[in-house]
Amino acid sequence: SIIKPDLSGFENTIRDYVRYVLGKPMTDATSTDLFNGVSSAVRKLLMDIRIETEQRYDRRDVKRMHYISMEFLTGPLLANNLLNMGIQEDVRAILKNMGLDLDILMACEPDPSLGNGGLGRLAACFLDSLASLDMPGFGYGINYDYGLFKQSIMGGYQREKPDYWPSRSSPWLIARSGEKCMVPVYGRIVDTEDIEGGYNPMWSEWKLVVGRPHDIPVVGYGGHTANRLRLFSAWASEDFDIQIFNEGDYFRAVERKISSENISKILYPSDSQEAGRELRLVQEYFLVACAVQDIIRIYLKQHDDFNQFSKKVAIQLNDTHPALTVAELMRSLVDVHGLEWDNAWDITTQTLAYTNHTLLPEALEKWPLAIVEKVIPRHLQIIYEINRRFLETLTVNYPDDPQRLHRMSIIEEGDEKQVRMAHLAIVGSHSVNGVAKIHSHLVKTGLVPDFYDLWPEKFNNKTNGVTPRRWLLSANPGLARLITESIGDKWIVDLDTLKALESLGRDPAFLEKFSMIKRENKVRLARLIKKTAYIDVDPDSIFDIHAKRIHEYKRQFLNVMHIIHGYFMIQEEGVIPTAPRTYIFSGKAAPGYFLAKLLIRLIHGVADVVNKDPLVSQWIKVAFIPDYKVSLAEIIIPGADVSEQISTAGMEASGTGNMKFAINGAVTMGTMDGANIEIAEAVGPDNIYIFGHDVEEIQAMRGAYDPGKILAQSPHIQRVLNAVNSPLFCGWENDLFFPLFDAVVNHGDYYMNLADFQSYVDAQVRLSGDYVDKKKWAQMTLLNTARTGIFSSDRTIREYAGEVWGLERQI
Ligand code: 26V
Repeated sequence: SIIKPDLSGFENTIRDYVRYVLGKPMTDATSTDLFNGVSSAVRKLLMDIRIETEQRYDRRDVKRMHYISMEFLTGPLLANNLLNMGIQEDVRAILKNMGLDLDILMACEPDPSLGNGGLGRLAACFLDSLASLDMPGFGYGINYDYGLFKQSIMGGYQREKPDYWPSRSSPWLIARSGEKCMVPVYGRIVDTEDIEGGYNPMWSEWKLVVGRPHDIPVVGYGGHTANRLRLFSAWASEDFDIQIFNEGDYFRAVERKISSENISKILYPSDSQEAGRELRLVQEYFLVACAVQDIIRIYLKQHDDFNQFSKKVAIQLNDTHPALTVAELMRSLVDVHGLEWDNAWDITTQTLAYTNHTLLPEALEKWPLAIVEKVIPRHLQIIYEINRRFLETLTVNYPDDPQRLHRMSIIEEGDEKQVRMAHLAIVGSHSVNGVAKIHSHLVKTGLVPDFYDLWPEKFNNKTNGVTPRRWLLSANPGLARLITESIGDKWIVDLDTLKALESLGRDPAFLEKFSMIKRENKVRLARLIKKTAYIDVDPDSIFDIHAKRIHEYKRQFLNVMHIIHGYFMIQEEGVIPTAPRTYIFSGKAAPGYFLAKLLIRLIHGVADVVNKDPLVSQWIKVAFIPDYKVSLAEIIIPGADVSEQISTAGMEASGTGNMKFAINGAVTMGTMDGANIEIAEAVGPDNIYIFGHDVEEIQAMRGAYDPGKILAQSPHIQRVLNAVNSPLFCGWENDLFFPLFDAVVNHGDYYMNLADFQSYVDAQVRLSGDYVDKKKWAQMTLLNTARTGIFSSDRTIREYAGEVWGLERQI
């Protein structure tokens, strides 16, 4: 049941905000002013729920779960907050009465893009599910001033611009200066003999950075529970600066202040590699130190020793980025709170759990000892001690196996010694999970088999999920309405009930309505394409969408090869496809990722040629929507007929976009990778297009794989790759795409585009044939919606709560 808040003062709160906070008469208020006014009226309602929720938790002394993540990709919050509180229509009416349009105001809200992609968006879906399930689950992150860069396209090239978001003034952020966290950083280790206890017994000359909390309330569906996402901004400590001020070096003091405040300045725009940068390590440590201090402070409000700690606190590490939590919790328990090492270690491991989100070697974090020692010398000592004890137990378990000890050590030996963050996280946690069945299997057998051998019971799977509130109820209001009219609204909190739609597939009238809604969503998407990519597309063509970060392993290149192939089939062989298709791409490339950026340029080069060709453009259109982000995904995904999920098998840990597309009735074109495998299982083989080599086949091929051989035997592939390497798509820039050609033809085609090309083309031909059978297609898409209820993040969170966190509903 939904508890609707009282809206009697709502209009006045908006008017008061404009008049007394902004100091303007209503008649001067801009749409953004009014968005802020409405949001602050909504925030008032949120605070009532938040305060009640916190009192309920305190009264019951509940166990709390803290999700520590460097990224939270929440997307705009107004629409979601209104829907979750059940007042969107009431507020729409109130505003209409004031002469205002809710949709126009909602469009003024910026996306807080405090994340790169899947990992950060998953964290946001989890917070929505936790609150909707009335569970005490909280987020800890960084309040970056600049989120992920804004992408624009110039001459087919990606341009990056800073994305300043109102990190100090967003209506959703509540600054909590009273709950500052003090973070010591840098400095050195001194002899401990004559130092007794104190805040940091052997770590001296550290400088202090202050973490200022900013809270975003997270209200669950139904309005019963509001948890919070706590984001820290870094501030220079005034105490410390005063010392330098006294020394008279004003400019040095100001410089230091600026350098401390850099810590929360900007999100690292890479979703793999880079690292190695000291500032990134400082960011990771800053987050962890603030979170641990805050968690302990909250715990100690109701307890006066640590005996109950792991019964009252669970901490989930979102990848290894917060893995320093292991060392920081130990430091706090031992150095600050005076616990014995063994006791502290039991508490630490019983509290922490770690999720792995990638197998890509370039994304596995390792930090050079030299940097760790410089930034957090005490933590390095603690890590050494953890490792010493760990290796000692290993010698007992594996007495004659020094090689194994080498492989498992938290410290990697070599020219430059490094801390292996995944090993630190695994040793310091009681649970290690992957994010889809196949991925969890590969974590155990491929990534860290030695750890699996030692601690098989630690390892488990939690297949990802997505919140149906944002990704269906809010993003696809037409479909949401039809579903509720047909089977009731239980699906919003129990997505498995979508199963009841299956039988409606035999009702032609229902199928017709279902298809009409997809058509309307495609019209809405076509408008977006016109507005952002300046291309006219036909809503009656197949909307075939590849939206995600641009990465070699995600194989946007394979998609482009297929488009070029289609172009030549029409152009040179007169083979017309069964149905016209619009290929839609959207996604950002890391600023330093040369091949990914070149691929964006290639997509635009191909789009130019194809879209201008009078014959081909009747059958194929190509569009790139710039600046992929949550708010655009909410328009793009509901408008899809086909969802491209074509990573090289074994490389996409799970994917979550794949789930959003399927729930919204798109049919997946995918490899047997990540959660695609579970989607195939759920929808059945007739309602998905699976192609390409599976993981076993890919692994068997490695080493012996010769793309040259495939190339030699396939005139079609030759034609496509020669075109990539020809002036055709280059405009006036000669040899522009040679590096993409080169990677595939001369450098081993690591991602095996050629190995999967023919089977991809065949599957696409089958798909085109099926699309023209309107009834068959409608049934397929309906079954995708009806059978993908298990991909609700509510299911994922229930699994974590029961099997990892020991977290209970607090209704
Ligand atoms: C790595 C790095 C390396 C240093 C610079 C900054 C940075 C930022 C993020 C990452 C982590 C990449 C891992 C990741 O995003 N994994 C994705 O997680 C999704 C949620 O589990 C999953 O669906 C995707 O398949 C997986 O690629």
